[in-house]
Amino acid sequence: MANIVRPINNKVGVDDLVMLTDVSESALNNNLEKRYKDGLIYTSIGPVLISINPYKQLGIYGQEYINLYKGKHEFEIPPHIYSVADRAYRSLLSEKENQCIIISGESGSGKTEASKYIMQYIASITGGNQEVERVKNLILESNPLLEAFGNAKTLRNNNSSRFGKYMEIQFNYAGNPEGGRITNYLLEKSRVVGQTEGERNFHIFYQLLSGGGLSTEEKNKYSLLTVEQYNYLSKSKSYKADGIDDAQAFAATKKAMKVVGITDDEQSQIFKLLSAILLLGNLSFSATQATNKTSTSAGCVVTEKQILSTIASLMSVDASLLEQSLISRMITTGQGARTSSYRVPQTVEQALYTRDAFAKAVYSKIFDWLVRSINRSMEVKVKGTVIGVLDIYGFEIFKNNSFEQFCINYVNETLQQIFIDLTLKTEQKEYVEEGIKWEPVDYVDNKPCVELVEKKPLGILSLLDEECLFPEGNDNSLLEKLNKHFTSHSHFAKVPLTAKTGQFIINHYAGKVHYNIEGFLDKNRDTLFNDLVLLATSSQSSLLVDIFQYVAPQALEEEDPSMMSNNNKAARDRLQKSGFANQQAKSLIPTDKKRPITAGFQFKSQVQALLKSLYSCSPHYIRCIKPNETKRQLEWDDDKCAQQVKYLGLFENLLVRRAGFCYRQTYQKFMRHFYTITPKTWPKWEGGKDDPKRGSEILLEQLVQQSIIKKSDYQFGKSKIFIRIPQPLMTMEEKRQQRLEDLATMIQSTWRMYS
Ligand code: AOV
Ligand code: MG
Repeated sequence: MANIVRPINNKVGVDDLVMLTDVSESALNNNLEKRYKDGLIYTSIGPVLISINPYKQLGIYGQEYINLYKGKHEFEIPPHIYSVADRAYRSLLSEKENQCIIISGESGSGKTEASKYIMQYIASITGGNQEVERVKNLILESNPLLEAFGNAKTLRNNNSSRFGKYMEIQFNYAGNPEGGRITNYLLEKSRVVGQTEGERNFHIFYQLLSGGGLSTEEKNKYSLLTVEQYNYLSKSKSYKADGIDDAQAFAATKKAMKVVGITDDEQSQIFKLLSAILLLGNLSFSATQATNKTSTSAGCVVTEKQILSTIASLMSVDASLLEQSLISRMITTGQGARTSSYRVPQTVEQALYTRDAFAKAVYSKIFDWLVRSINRSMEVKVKGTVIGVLDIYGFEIFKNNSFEQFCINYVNETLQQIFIDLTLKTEQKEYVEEGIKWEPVDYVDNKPCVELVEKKPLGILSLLDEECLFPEGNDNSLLEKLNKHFTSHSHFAKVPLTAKTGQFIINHYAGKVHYNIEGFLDKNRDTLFNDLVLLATSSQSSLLVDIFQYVAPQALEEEDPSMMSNNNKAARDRLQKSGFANQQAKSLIPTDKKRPITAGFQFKSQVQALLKSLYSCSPHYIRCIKPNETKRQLEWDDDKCAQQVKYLGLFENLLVRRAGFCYRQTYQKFMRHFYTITPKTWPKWEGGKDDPKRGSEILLEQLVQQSIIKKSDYQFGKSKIFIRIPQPLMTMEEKRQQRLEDLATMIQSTWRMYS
């Protein structure tokens, strides 16, 4: 067995930072470094697990290790991701309460890998009938599928998640998975039409073009070219990602599609649409002169008619309708009987914009459809207890940060807030409630930064929405407003005039980020002209029609009805057209059309719904650290690590933990677990039948007499016992183990005597 699982006394540094003798930030860093260099990537602060990306296979996962961790208490065994999964699972069973595992850390720190180990662990320790096996298979297989469509190579991470994911696994009364649900958050769809140099588009495009497993006939059917031939792929000059085999991954994607219940026909429709998306990028437009007196503006036409007709055939739409929808816009004026519509030609620039908007929309709608398909395949009608695993895109600072980074960093900011709230605030609150003596710890609260983004009516998102409403609103007018309103805000900074203009700065908990204002309004409006929606719904491809007709219920359950929208008018019309419209659909979509639902608004609502559900669970934390910028194995960059330790608040976390108590348990449970370890409590307290508080007092008295614990290291609260440090608990666990073994031998020999 590899070296991480070893006797408790033979270890590098301390397993739990609470045991550090020198309590300083540098001692904390040194301990992490020492362990990391020895291949020990996991260290804990009480229940919080720190995980440092090793960038190499350590051989510490798999069945053997799962067996080792199954059902074990943290004090019995070195820290591991499996311990966290096991604790969540045991709590679910014993408390009958929803659990969530919140994985955070910057891009490339190992969140997605961690979430996969958790899923594997849960799948492995649960058993059950065929149906349970089916659900477990779905849970595991949904991953390669969503990674294919939702992950991409970035400068930070070769397999970077470009969407957020919250996966809930629902358990039946026997503790086996009976279903699940995935909630996805804002896919970075701008990647479909362009990437920073050195990055790639979404994996699936390269998978499809790798040719892995496609017959010549299929390649022809999908009209595939080579990667270099597509504008949407070639501009970033990167076609390969280290450690990723696109052909092999494609086979896995197809297998996953099958498991999820996506039929061969649907698969083929998806691949056709992907091919069409890529070809859209190769369309260009040529300007035309105004032809008649009534038309004041000149328009344009598609230059490559051949490509146009290929796209139309891949999408099963009419080629001339496709061209028309790209080069002109239908404008409707007036109301009721006076309504009149006419076509306005678009300039080349507008047509290019429309083309890209269409490509992005088709892609992101396919992604949503995939998530819905997965959800349908593992849907459960009756609500039960769940374990939720949150794996979102990590905090990002790029050279050029746009609206996407703004959203990504905002959600990370809110997660940091939950962490502060639940580990630092709540912990201290519990001491007060239980009447425990402790020393309060100061910590940096990032609430003001979250408010800067989301506060109404004066937060960045609100101002952005407002600016989108003004016909004259543009990126620069927004920037002016931000600069005016937030000059004195502690988390906001203007970019000095001498420096690059068109930027603003937010002081995030994880660092200062310069955001480029360019494109904010446009990405927030996220408009897709009705012409394109009509075009898509006129298709012979049932999939294309389906993805454009779907209206997300989430978008409709808005807290603020005044935010309802034009888009929704279109949605309602689409519903009616498709014969969907009934009273319910109507009541879901208010007729009030004051404001469009913007991307930012929708994201914020989703984040708030997520927070609500996380707060209703017992949380477990995994804090991931990225040890270096170069993805090198077991290499430790001092500054980079120290910075993450700082902004993740690990030192404050440690202080609160130390000022407080590493262990707290109701008297009842405490006795039930430990009553065997002293002669004065065993067998009298079996099952915790007698007054467990009194029992705990007797037990602790015994332990003090045996010098296992000092009187100063524990306190009796109103309903719980609090123990300050882990050492005595480990000794107690060892004693308990010994005791159980002795008892087992005793029973065996008694058996032998009588048989
Ligand atoms: P992320 O999810 O935190 O980034 P990943 O989980 O994708 O980061 O990890 C990045 C890469 O690091 C993986 O592809 C692996 O090569 C390696 N890695 C991570 N954890 C381990 C591990 N436990 N053992 C071995 N290798 C590992 V982002 O999705 O970018 O925020 O948006
Ligand atoms: Mg990830």
